[in-house]
Amino acid sequence: MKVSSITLKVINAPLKQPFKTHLETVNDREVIIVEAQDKDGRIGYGEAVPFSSPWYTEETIKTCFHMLEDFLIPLTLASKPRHPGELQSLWSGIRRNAMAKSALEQAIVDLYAKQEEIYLGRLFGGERSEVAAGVVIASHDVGEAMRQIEGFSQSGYQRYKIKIDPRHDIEFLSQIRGAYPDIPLMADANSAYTLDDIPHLQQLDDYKLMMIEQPLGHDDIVEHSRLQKQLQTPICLDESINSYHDANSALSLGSCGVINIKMAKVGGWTEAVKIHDLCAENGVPVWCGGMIEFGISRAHNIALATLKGFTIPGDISSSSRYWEEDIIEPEVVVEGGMIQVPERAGIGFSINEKRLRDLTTYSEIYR
Ligand code: OSB
Ligand code: MG
Repeated sequence: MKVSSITLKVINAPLKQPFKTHLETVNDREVIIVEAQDKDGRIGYGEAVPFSSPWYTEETIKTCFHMLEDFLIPLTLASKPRHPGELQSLWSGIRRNAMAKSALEQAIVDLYAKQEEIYLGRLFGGERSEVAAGVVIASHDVGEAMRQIEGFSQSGYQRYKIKIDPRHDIEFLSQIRGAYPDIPLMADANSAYTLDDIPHLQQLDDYKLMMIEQPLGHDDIVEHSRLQKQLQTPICLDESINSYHDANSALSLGSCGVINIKMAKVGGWTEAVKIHDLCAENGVPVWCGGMIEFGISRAHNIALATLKGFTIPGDISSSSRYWEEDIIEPEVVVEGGMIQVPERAGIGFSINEKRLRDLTTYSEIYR
């Protein structure tokens, strides 16, 4: 394959409504779009999805831009990779910075799939022709949360994830369960609890939750294995899983029953597929996590979710969940709880060039 230039575009747009967790309230979303172009004018797209501040991962938009501009892009353009599979070893001297690597790998993988005229999901062995949609409710007001569930249920979402913390959990979940006794419901704590909360967390076993995501420390694996032994509800790890190595540790210690794979957080397609394969071999179900992202990242996630082990609906919702207008065409649509997988080459979606231009605050091209 040939990559002749790489472009970075910082874009910014307001969310339709604030996204509230106990750690942060997100009102505006900034990401970096990565475009890898070949000499025939084909373009592969990636999306770097850290936040503007380091509340969820240590990376930020600025650190990501720095890593891409000063290390990853120069190394990649100088080495002329023949296949995207060479990138991880090419970058092995650069520690961590997973979101920067993921976005550049996404762009080059998309370009490669377009050159080979194959849909990305198929390139990695995915077989699904539609993927199940799930949605996240991130509000501290239970009335607002229930209004959102009511609205999203019109599209038939197959899984509802509620953000919880010690001040918004038992009462919150009991009201939601009271109103919706049968919806597939899970809770994401984003590390809001400690092992001292075991008796409190055991009360959550009463609400028929599919799983509880990341109850303990963002970098913990050992304490989750102790907690899991005392909870009936399966634990799902998110923040703790940043690599194949982390996933292997978690499975070995019995720290969780489910893994949330976020391609961006583990460094891209190659690592995400390795974690998927490990979980499949061990009979551990996985689902595809979201990052409040724009359509390019969503398109990569849809393609990833076509792989066999993704048996639980992920954080994959419609473009209209967060955006007045997305940067892809057609936008992601959820109907009857499903998203149709596009069969066109690469990420399968086109770019809404006008929208992308309107949202761009800074851009730079590298050759
Ligand atoms: O913990 O899963 C999380 C969004 C940003 C940061 C962390 C998380 C989330 C989500 C996914 O919950 C939301 C989405 O993309 O729909
Ligand atoms: Mg999470």
